[in-house]
Amino acid sequence: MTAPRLLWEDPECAIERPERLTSALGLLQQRGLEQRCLRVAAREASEAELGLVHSPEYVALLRGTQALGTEELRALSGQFDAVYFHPSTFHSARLAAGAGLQLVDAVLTGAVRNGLALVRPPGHHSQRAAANGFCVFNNVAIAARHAQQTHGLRRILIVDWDIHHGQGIQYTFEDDPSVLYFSWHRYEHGRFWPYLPESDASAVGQGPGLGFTVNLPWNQVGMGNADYLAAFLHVLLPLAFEFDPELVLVSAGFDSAIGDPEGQMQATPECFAHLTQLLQALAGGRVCALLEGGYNLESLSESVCMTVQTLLGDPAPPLSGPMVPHRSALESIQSVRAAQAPHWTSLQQQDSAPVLSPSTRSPEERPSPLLSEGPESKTAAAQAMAAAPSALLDGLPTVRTAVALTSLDTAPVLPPDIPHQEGSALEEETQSWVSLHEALATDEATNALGKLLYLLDRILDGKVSSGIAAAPASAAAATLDVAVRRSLSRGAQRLLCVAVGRLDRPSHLADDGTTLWLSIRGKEAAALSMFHVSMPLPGTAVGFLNFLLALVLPLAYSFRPDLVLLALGPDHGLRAPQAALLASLLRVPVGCRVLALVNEGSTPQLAGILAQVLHGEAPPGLGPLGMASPEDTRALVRLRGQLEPQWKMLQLLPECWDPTA
Ligand code: X5A
Ligand code: ZN
Repeated sequence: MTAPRLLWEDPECAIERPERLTSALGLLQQRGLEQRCLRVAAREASEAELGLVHSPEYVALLRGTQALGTEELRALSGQFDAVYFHPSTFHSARLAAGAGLQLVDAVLTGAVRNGLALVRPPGHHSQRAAANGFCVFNNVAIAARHAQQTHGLRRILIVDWDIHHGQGIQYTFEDDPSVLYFSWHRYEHGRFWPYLPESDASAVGQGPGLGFTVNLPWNQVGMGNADYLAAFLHVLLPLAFEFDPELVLVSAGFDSAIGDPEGQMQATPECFAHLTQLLQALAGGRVCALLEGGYNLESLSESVCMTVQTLLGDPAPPLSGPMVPHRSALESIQSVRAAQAPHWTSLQQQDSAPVLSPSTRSPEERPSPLLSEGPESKTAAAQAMAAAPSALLDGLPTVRTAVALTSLDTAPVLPPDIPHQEGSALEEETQSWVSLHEALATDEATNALGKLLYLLDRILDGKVSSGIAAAPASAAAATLDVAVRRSLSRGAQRLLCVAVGRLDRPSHLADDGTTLWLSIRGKEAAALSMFHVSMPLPGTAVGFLNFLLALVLPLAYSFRPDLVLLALGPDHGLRAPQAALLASLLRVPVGCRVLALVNEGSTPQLAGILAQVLHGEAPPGLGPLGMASPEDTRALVRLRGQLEPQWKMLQLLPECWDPTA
């Protein structure tokens, strides 16, 4: 696949060159990533397999190119838009399609969990009987049809994060509800290649496929990490979880990354780690990425490494730059949400509730003084968001997940190279916190606390990535309190505490931006300050999902915590799949540094499933999504209205926003 190259002068096509593959593979090897992968050999796709998407005449035309001379190749190339042929093109394009098939087979037979196919030529622009935009055979579309026909899959999600619109994929599946196609692309109101009106958000599919084509056009260049994540949180993921795919195919073009001459965007390579890890929460983690574009060799190679590293289970590195989406991005996101809302329940109610402007808010809904944009909150917010990445973020922990769930007097389960420290051997500062709590005055409670603090310390010193510990229900709040104090005194700069069930926020917590406290319990939805948010547990699966994607993750991305404490206290009310999804999504923004605290009495299923997702397994599906209850939706809309002035990743434009006004 490194053989095809441009044999004549053509500035438009010159960027699609063999070095794209050699430099990406080179960096994968240099970083030791390729060595951690199973290498699956490519094979040529058969003509029958190419026929899943392309016409026999087109395949025959391509077969004929092998024998053509340069001038004939050049003349034939001129019949298509932004295409060049080389005598090796037919062979390489069959290998590219076949590599995708090999990858899908490896994943769907269980030989591997996921994978990336490094291929040339790319595929997403090519059509039934046309090469287009450097693409010859539509590798991803062929892989999707193959997964349906050979493996019997009924729902496939295609995520096209290349910066060009994969119109070839769109045309292939536009009337097919079994394939959900999502593409974002540089559009500039139709003034960017391939200049198609059907690349706009208003193209949503046809006939039975209505709502299964999702286009997010970027109308300005310079979109960055915050814009891409906002697109995932507010458009792709709600639809994807509702769709509940059995396989995720990624048209993984990296011309959407910073430095690319085609895309002119600003997203850093680390962003692709986050996008990949978010997708791994779908389809049981069955993610197959196929290379499409990407023309800045450095940015391409770094982004490929980020993607592979994440597929291998490594934590996503922190994102640089302000987590504030551009106005133009919010307009694009709103236009897709509006176009898709008729077809997806997860988009329906949220936007329809009126977004209250400050002047129309009732007195009891008025934000507290800290929430108004006074100098005080600005300082806190500015500090919280501008703080330098902490020392916690360096290096990879040797242990991915540690478990301390064993009964009284047994040691936490840790590999032998990490010495066990007795729970009672707490030093003075911690002892003094413990003495504040009567609930900790039993052997059982101190023992449990000792194990929890032991795990916490290993996470804080970077030896362990994530952990799960238990405490007696009667001591849950006290245990969490000591854990918070210890995290802060041991150097956590920003701590995100997600407390589900009966767990009071410790009264000593300062509103200084070091701790963001999110309570999920009770009836009241209220932002008592920008760092103290309270929310009832949504009663339905779709309500819970909306709450995760529209509130919890945007808060987490805006806050940039270096550690998450996830505490499931007494009466938390979470079902195991919900707890699993919460934990697996919370891992993404925080570089997998999640310490989960459960009740000693909680079911083995819950602890087991949490340990699995903390370790990187995909969460189970939530089951069919119905409609969110009006109360849940009202609570969410109200909280978002209160918090979005401070936490910009929450921002959405109101539904009544009119793109033509
Ligand atoms: C796969 C891909 C881009 C074609 C651009 C033509 N194609 N101007 O990124
Ligand atoms: Zn592209």
